Amino acid sequence: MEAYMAERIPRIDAAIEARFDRSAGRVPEALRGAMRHLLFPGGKRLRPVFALAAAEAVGGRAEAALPLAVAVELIHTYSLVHDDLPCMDDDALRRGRPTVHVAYDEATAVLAGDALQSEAFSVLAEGHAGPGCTRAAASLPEGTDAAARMLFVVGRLARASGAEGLVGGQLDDLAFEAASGSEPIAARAGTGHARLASIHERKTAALFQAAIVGGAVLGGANEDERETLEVFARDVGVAFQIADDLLDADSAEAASILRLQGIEDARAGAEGLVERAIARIEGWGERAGPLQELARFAVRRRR
Ligand code: GRG
Repeated sequence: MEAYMAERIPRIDAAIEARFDRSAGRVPEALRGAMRHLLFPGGKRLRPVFALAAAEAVGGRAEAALPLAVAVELIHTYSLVHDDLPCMDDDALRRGRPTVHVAYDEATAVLAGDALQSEAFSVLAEGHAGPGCTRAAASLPEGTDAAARMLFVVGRLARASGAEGLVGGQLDDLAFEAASGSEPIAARAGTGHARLASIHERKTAALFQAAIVGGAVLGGANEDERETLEVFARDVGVAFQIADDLLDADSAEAASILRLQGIEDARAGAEGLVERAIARIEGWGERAGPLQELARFAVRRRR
């Protein structure tokens, strides 16, 4: 899996870099710097690699999913910039570096997040994110099928990142965190699991779904494959969030999942979700191998 990621991440980085190159002189320098701050150096680039692997899993070319890979990483980065803000988690450090509102200021961080979000949809609308891309506007994609697929992907990403997905999940998570300190444990355990699952599905898994389902659609997936990957990606995304909570288990903010169950139960739950997801695409052959391995990596990672 390391070799697979090491080969693909530079392609994703080059495509993101190409977007910034072309905006030089047209975007205020402070805004450009704030938008780049968490992108370079970046994180694990898990969602964009998932998008490429999904395209390959259905027999397509990884390149077909490159615009989506860039778009998903831009949305992910915007969500981190806003998640760190004083009105949200109020974090001063991310990946060992100052967060954007600390390195710049709060207003610039809010605007950088907004701009990253718009940029993501601009990348998709142009349908092209490769190095050397200098077009200010897209020419029409070839054939209605390509256009229809891209339109589906745009809609899927918009839904995942909007009120039904990331944003609504984040709002409910803030309410869940605020309430869980005051509720008795028995009450929490009764309704807590369902509430938390719904939060994980929207706050985290929705973006994995957009990356994986969208990547596969751009790679030429048929309707059966798309439906299978909707469930695969939801389960992997939820498992990823549980694993993330477990990595945070020792931090000052006790992880949400651990308010409802013990570490071992939570870990077993995440592993079970991923193994079930992997089994769903067992018959897809060798080309789906990287997608399956990435799913395992998502829950076994150390950071
Ligand atoms: C509109 C104000 C406003 C907010 C947008 C902030 C927000 C909505 C949503 C936040 C959602 C969020 C931060 C979910 C956490 C998901 C998560 C576990 C992120 C960490 O992902 P990794 O480990 O990060 O892939 P790296 O560092 O590798 O990029």
